[in-house]
Amino acid sequence: MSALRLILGDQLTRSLASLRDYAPGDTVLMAEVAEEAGYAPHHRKKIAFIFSAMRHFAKGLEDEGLDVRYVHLDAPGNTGSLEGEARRALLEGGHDRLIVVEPGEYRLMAAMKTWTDQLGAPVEIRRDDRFICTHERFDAWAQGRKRLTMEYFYREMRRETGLLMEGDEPAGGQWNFDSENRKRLPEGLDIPERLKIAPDPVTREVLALVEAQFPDRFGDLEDFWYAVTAEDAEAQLDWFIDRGLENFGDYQDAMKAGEAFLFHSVLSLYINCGLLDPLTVCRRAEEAWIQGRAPLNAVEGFIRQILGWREYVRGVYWRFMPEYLERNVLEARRPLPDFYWTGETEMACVRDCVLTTKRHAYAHHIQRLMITGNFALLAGIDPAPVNEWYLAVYADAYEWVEAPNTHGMALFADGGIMATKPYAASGAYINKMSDYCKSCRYQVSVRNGPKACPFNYLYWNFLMENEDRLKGNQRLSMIYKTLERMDEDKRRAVREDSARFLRRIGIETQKVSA
Ligand code: FAD
Ligand code: DLZ
Ligand code: SF4
Repeated sequence: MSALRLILGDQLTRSLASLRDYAPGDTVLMAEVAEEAGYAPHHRKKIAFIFSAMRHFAKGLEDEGLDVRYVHLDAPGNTGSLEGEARRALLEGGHDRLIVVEPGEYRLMAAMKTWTDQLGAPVEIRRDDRFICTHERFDAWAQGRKRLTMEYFYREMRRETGLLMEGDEPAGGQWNFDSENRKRLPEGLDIPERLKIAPDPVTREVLALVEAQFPDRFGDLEDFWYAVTAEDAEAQLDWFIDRGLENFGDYQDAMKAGEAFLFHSVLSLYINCGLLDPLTVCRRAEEAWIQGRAPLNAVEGFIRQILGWREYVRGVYWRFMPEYLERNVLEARRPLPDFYWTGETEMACVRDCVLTTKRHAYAHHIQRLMITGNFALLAGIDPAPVNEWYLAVYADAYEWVEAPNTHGMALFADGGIMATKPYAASGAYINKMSDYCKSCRYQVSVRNGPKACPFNYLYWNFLMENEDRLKGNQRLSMIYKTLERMDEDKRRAVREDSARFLRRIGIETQKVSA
């Protein structure tokens, strides 16, 4: 009686449920496979990060004396799929069962449920208890609610974990400090230099492998400095607590050309693949506040993202999949413009975000939501290629977290499960929160004509194209009243500018299903 224990690339946690009862005779299987590297056109830095983190994790287990079967992507006989590798390992190792922790993505979970039949051996799928909120807990909260408002979920998580609580009351007398967290970056504010971890020989080998195997994929491999071990991820957390957290709240929504990270933590890639534990990260931030090293608006804002948003999106994903991704309530059908892959656009804001993404497999939340996401929303891009893009290009992207954020929050394709209204914004918002417009060939203050900022006319065009679908939304009533007052000449100018622009960037002008 011995077990094969399959560990996925985003399950790199020593205390993982499938490793806890490891016994002599068992084997841990980890495999780099073409299927996982190819189900989305993942950024090359994302693949390198995951493979290197997997290799380091496997080495750690071996050093502890566990029996590890690690299959390299280019190993002879690699079948290219997790199922194929599980089959091979079961046969060759003589194990009588497979143990795995539930995967983060629906497609893989659906496949794994067939594995007992496919592999001819019992497959035990264990709960992933690295999340703070269980599936049952989320469903109990969601059951019977008309709206799944993140804020109320978050308050329950605060009460249950005791994070930032003073008895039954929230620390500082307020649950939410968001209104303090929307400042522009002042001129001359020092942005701290990031902690950069030099690639070791294992990472260098992986970088060479990815270069050779994925020569045409999106994404730079140069300047790889991400942590690939739990120890180094911990060092990145220390760096953030010491250098970033203090200003995290104030400038959470700010953007600056050429500055990818500002005061953001850049920890999502480690939390999502298991190198950092989300609750521990929250407790470290809370401790910094208790010690007077960071203000409450920053610490609350940071903890809200992890304890609130991160747990909430996972709950939404599993509650509504697979139908969730079939929804397209705004019936958006236009193709994804090429500049999402090339960065070749005259819109300075979009160009900066795409190039940042290409370089680092990272962009911060407001860049994802209010630049590339907002553009896709306003331009009526089909959610499927937009989801594929977000799933591919970020080092932290797995569908359970990517889909609610993209499909729901950025594109409003879910019809309002995630957001009460679309996060649509014109150039004025981008200009308020960034310095992008200063260096743009378009003029943010101009609304129509060849010099006008495309976000300006696309914003009104979006509202017009979706008038029937969105007019009844209470939170949009003011804006639709303004639209009602818009004269026909102005409406025509908006339509014509939008049509001309969409044609110029190579995507059809007519919203097919309008
Ligand atoms: P910080 O700004 O420092 O925030 C701290 C932590 O909070 C993050 O590390 C992350 O763990 C968590 N967090 C913050 N916002 C969210 C959120 N909305 N949902 C879930 N967790 C959150 N995040 C992913 O982890 N993977 C994705 O694939 C992903 N896709 C996104 C797509 C779109 C269109 C949008 C708008 C957001 C997406 N996010 C995604 C959420 C968020 O943008 C990233 O978590 C964040 O930018 C990661 O950078 P950071 O670690 O510096 O975050
Ligand atoms: C993202 C990813 C990539 C690129 N490659 C692998 C891999 O080769 N082997 C593996 O076990 N996991 C990989 N992953 C992570 C998986 O895609 C992830 O575990 C599932 O999407 C479930 O979240
Ligand atoms: Fe972006 Fe418009 Fe500003 Fe140019 S003018 S950077 S397109 S918001």
